[in-house]
Amino acid sequence: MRDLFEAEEGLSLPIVPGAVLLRAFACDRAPQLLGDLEAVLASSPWRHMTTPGGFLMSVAMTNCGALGWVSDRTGYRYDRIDPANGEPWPAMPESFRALARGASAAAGFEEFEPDACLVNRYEPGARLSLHQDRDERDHAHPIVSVSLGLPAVFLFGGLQRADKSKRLPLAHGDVVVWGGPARLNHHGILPLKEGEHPLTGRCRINLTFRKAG
Ligand code: MD3
Ligand code: FE
Repeated sequence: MRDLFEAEEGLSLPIVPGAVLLRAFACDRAPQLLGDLEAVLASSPWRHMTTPGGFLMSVAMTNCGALGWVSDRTGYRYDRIDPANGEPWPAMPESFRALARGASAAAGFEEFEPDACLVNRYEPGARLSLHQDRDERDHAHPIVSVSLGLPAVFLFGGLQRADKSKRLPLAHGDVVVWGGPARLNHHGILPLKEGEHPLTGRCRINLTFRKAG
């Protein structure tokens, strides 16, 4: 298993059919992505959303693209408007769209047209507990996720929340394309370890591209 995770080129994770790990796929483009993220943040800054249960999420979030994922006391949903400023979410930068389309094509999904990019920021201690992504209209579309900055341990479970989960370390530049039978698996991120990254500082940033609408 260690050899698979350390391979240079994209590969399928045999434990989860439908998931393709593209190790370091975004490394070269990371400075451009992080620069373009600054422009998104100027309009729609980081915020900690509230879960329907009333808890503040430890992960800070924003969105770009036509649709943004939001959580509040009433539930989870995709919305065209950023509730923090009443305006549409910032447009998806071309660098983001090109990366998502390139990665999905490399994983075997042609013509992926993401309309939503959720951006997650993890500072040391922040975590994302096991969940499924089911707020998108059509689960046939893949999800592309891009890890930037500090490393994290990704947890992937099964279709049932109680199914045993496996761990996958994700490093700067790693891209995972989740489609087909892996699309509805439970997943999460273990509490981020302390550290400092030359491009992001003391955090991990994850971009998640979806066709939500
Ligand atoms: C597997 N984000 O935003 S990305 C999320 O690193 C989310 O911020 C994590 O889970 C993060 O919902 C994990 C990897 C990921 C994203 C979506 C998936 C894995 C997935 C959907 C289905 C299965
Ligand atoms: Fe998720």
